[in-house]
Amino acid sequence: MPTPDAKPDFELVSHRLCPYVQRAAIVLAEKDVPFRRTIIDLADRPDWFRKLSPLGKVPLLMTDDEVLFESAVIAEYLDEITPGRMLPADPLARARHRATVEFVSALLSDIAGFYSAKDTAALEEQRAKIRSKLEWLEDHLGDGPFFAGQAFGLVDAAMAPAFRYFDAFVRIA
Ligand SMILES: N[C@@H](CCC(=O)N[C@@H](CS)C(=O)NCC(=O)O)C(=O)O
Repeated sequence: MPTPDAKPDFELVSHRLCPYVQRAAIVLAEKDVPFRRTIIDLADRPDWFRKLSPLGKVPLLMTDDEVLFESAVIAEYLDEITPGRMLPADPLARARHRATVEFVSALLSDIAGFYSAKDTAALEEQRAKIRSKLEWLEDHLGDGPFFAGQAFGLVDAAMAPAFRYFDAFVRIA
């Protein structure tokens, strides 16, 4: 494991509102890793970003000589190069946590569908999807306070950005 001094110089390519960027930023903060943030306009992607981002999406984590994409991969990488583990040691439990991160990504996608719904029918459809996913999560929670008990983990970092929407949603619908 690299010493703190050996850590690359990290740059997080971001969009101000992106919940996937926030996942990476949360893990960086949790692991006390300094980083620079570069904010881009997704409606007017700079050329350098188009070249670096194979899917045209944020976040990107730029290290000294690599560019990583996909928030879950970035989060795991950051976890692995820093002290402490945000995933369980047991392979089966770890697989379950990774699956839950993926599940929460689907929830974020439902949330995006909710706030961009074109009409009431679409809004209701997304509302039902969000409710059903939150119910599944509720059924899979332990005693807390975090997903896996006392320790804040990658599932929590993945889910945390979803909470920011809920107050606004109560006002919308
Ligand atoms: N699976 C990706 C999703 C990232 C994502 O959807 N980012 C959005 C902003 S929140 C984006 O860049 N959208 C641009 C596009 O889809 O063209 C991840 O987890 O990093």
